[in-house]
Amino acid sequence: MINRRKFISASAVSSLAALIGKKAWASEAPAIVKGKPVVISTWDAGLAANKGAWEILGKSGRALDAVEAGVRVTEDSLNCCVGLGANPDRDGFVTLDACIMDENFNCGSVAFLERIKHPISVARRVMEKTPHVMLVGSGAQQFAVAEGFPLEEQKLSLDAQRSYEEWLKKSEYKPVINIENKGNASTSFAPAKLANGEWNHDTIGMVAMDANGNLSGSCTTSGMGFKMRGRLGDSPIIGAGLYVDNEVGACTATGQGEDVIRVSGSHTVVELMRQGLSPEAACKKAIERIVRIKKDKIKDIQVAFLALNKKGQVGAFAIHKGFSYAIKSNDVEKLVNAKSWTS
Ligand code: SD4
Repeated sequence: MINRRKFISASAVSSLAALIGKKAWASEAPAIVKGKPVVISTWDAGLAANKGAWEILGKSGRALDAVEAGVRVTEDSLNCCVGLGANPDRDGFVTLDACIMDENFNCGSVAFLERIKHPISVARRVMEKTPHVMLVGSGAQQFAVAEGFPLEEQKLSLDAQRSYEEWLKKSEYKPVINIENKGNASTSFAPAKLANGEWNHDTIGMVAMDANGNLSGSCTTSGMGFKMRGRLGDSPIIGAGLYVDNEVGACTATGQGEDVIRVSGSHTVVELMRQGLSPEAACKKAIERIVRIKKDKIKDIQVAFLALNKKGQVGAFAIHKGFSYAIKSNDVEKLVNAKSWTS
């Protein structure tokens, strides 16, 4: 289920790693993929999501279809932090944000959407069936229902209910996000431990290039757990949580959405790639911009960018260690630990 991530010290990392049976963190160079198609997505849940995307990419399907299908896998999983199984806002309601963008600058987005299982598919309908880019709240829900999406029961998953009850004990509002909060009760965010003992995250961003060399991207989230009602992060905002320029590349973001929005994060990364930077160098430069802005507050903020350029090169960079991304192509299928500004 859900999550909140906490920047943890090296010793905490190793004891935690022992606890959850994972090896200690070590960042890696970007994976080199040979040829198209390729799909990349954020966090561990990306492995399963990429498989969903590959069902389409592997059959020479369109990147747009692949990025929708891929993140639907994550939205479907009640065991995960994305979608209706996720942590609620501080009033106890799960509210979802998502956006999608294709190779022709077409884009669609929904935000503050309740009781709909697949916000990413509603975002695609906004893109394809309305003259608009973004629908929010009850209007987005009304549109979804009119489009035939079922209105699901308003009920927290068991894990979310447990986390929410835990959070309610203090009801402390400290909007720190995307920090590996492995059970640290000093922050407002409940740890996101899956039933199988894994930690998980509340957003998935995915970008893909299909066999024709076209790029598309998607991003879907439950946002910050126990957030103020109505709070939106970067994930549904084109240019912040996601951006695609088919001539150059595509980027998605995860982490503290407010700070991604501040620098138009994903758009910035794509523009830096346009200037000739590799995906990793572009992600790093955008991260450095956030670091410069936030100065000494940076220890409490995690942001990561994940990008793919038109040549099929992949790269990522985070503020703090702990960010992993999943990659799948004809010759590679793995999880990569991204490099970070702090070591
Ligand atoms: C947000 N960027 O709502 C999202 C949260 C996130 O992993 O990425 N969490 O700000």
